[in-house]
Amino acid sequence: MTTPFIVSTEVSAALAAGSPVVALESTIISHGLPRPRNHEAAKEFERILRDAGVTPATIAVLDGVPRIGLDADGVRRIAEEDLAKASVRDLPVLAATGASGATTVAATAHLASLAGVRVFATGGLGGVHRGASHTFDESADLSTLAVTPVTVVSAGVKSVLDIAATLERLETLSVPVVGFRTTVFPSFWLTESAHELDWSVDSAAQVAAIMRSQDALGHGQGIVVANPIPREQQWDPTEHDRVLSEALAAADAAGIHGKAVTPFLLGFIVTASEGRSLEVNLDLARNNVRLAAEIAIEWALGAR
Ligand code: PSU
Ligand code: MN
Repeated sequence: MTTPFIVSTEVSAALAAGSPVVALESTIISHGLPRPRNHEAAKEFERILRDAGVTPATIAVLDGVPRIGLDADGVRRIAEEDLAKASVRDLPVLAATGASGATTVAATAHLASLAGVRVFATGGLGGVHRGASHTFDESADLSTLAVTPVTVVSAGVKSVLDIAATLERLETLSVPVVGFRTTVFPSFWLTESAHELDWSVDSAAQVAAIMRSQDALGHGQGIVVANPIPREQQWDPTEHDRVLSEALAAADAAGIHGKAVTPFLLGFIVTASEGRSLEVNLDLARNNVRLAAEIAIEWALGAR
């Protein structure tokens, strides 16, 4: 039996030294952002972490091997190759067949946790899709966070999803959702949604303190940190609402279902907004990477 996954030398050295590490997902790069901006973004997210003194652990499955921490060629591959979109259930299949895959929030969190990485930055979390009461389309991101002790920093979930149902499911799954300097759940491109949160924190140190309390009192679940894009950087709400309804109608008309739904909607929205949604997407992702770096630093301080 060979090693089931490989932690890069850089990431394992950081973990052994108790230095801060932040996990980054690869589906956002492969399926969530258009080429060639996706490759620039993947490199930039890593650079933001390094500049903050944090080791990046970009996660993907390459040639059957789950990798926690990629080298420059691995980062290039997730941006340029047509990789399968891999959630947790796909990992054993990819491993056994030697295939490659870009990991979703669920699969990234799972692999991060196997490696001992506790903080993860992404753009938006997957959630409950609209119409899920008929389709049962709910992202495994939610059920995975119920059993995976990883703190995920996101700008909430996209308004293409059923946000209310997503928050209800996170409650059922006993995954805490804390707003970062807000009491309103953000909706990805927009600073706010219509949904209030029970809890808000003011600092990265408070998030790390919640992680420690959860280790002592929880059942091994993760934490969702909802980090809104600053209002002056959000997408114009009027254009947002128009493009969103066009996208949902187009997905419906094209009969898109299953794991193709999220990439279809994202691609449609970038085109229909003439790239404006893309700039907001990149801004909010950078913002999340920066906050995740601060949380990982606070976490590492307390773990010493
Ligand atoms: N939300 C985004 N961008 C993304 C995704 C979600 O704003 O790229 C990706 C993430 O990788 C997430 C996945 O884990 O989509 C959820 O897909 P699904 O709904 O098929 O579980
Ligand atoms: Mn789905």
